[in-house]
Parts: sequence; C-alpha cells; structure tokens
Amino acid sequence: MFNKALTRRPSSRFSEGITSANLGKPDLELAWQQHRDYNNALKSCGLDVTELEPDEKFPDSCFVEDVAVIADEAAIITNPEASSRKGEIDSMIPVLKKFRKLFFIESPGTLEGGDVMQIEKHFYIGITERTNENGAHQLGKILSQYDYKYTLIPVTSALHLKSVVNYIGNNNLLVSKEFISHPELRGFNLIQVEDDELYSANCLPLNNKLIIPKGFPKVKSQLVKLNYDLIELAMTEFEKMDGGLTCLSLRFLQTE
Ligand code: CIR
Repeated sequence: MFNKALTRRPSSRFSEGITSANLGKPDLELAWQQHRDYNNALKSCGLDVTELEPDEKFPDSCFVEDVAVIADEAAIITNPEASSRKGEIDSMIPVLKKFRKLFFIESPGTLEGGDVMQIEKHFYIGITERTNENGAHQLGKILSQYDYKYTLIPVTSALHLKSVVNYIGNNNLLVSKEFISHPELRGFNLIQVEDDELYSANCLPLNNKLIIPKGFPKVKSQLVKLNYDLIELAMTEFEKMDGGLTCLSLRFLQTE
C-alpha cells in the first residue's frame, strides 16, 4: 500500500528532453493536462500527492521515478547515466531527506529508477544503457542491509526494465516478448504484451486499482478478464518523450 506520491510538472522545456520515440514533438499544454489527470488519478487511489515545481534546467525532470528508489527504510538517490539528467537529483535530495535516511549511488556506478522493480522484499534491477552493473550492485548492497534480495536483469530491447516488465500484483507480471521465458521470472503469471502495444507494458498498480495507458485494447481486455479495477489515462505526450506511467511519480508509504 502507498499513501504518498511525489510528482513534478513538466517544465516549459519538456520537448527538449531525450527521446527515441519518433512520435513528434509533445504539445506542452496537453502534457500539462495529462499530468493534471495523472495527479488526480493518484489522488483517487488514496495517495497524498505533492506536486513539485517544474525544474526549468532539466527538460526530463518530470520523470521523477528515475532519480530515486524509495524503500520503507531508506531512499537511494540515483546517479542517472544521461548527462542531461544527472543534475535532477539536486532538487530531489532536500525533498526526500524529509521522509527517509538517504543513500547515494556513486560514479562509476549509474542507475535510473526506471530500471528498478520491487516485488515485496525483492528488487529486480535492469542492466541497460542507463544502469550499469556497478550501480545495480551498489543499490543491491544498500538494500541488503534491510534484508531485501536483489537480482540483476539484463535488458536489451528497451530504455528501462520497467518499459517492458511490470509487477501488477496478484503474482502477475506484464512482460514483453523478450521476457516471456526468462528464468528469473519463472513462478510469476506472465502476461505477454504484444509488440504493437508495447508501451502498455508500463502500468501502475496503486492500492486496489491499476492505472493503464489509454489506447491499448488487447492489454486492456486481458486485464479486464483478470478483474482488475482499471483507470485509463491518456499518456500520448509522455510517450513521445519515452516516458510511461511509472516514471511520472515516486510512490511510498509514510507512517509518521
Ligand atoms: C529519458 O530518456 O530519460 C526520458 N526522456 C524518459 C525517461 C523515462 N523514465 C522511465 O521510464 N522511468
């Protein structure tokens, strides 16, 4: 269960961010609208949402998930690989200090939160162009102090692990073709996302609901059959910048 989320409104330089999507330039007004709808969806799932001010220095700074990993006992400030994103951590440190003891991923380790998937006491860490083994082991060792296990998962087909693998509760994992017979994921119910709906592999489970991107009918019908209580959100402007539902927030449980 989560009761708290941090988000950051896209800055006016949002369209200058990194992307490989080839879907054209995002419309800033529409991105703001979609971001407002996103915040409201989080609130409707019972989360208290703190919307941080846009950080005009960093076009990708609305993708707050990448700059920190939050466990119940600690927050780990990442070291984004993308040079245009490294400085995003500066404004997140004072925010997270209020909630958790902080740890830091140090160079030459790199790590981005989009590569980190928690399933109860186990963290799966994607090895990608953004997260290297050094960074992944730094994270794993910090978490091991709190009795978490961790597994490294090389990813070849996507920006981040969570672009293509996401835990949606009830032992169910949404996965792309690359992961359908992955040895580390045996034991989960794997729900395959077809290549033509790949973007919808990134869904966001929040308390008893599941937020999914609008416009992916095959994935939606599989989830309806599994009785998920769905919230659909238009995400077109974030998809143009390679960002999905999970990237737009940091979620955690705050007990005091
Ligand atoms: C980037 O390339 O870094 C951003 N344009 C998108 C980051 C998406 N974040 C995520 O998947 N966790």
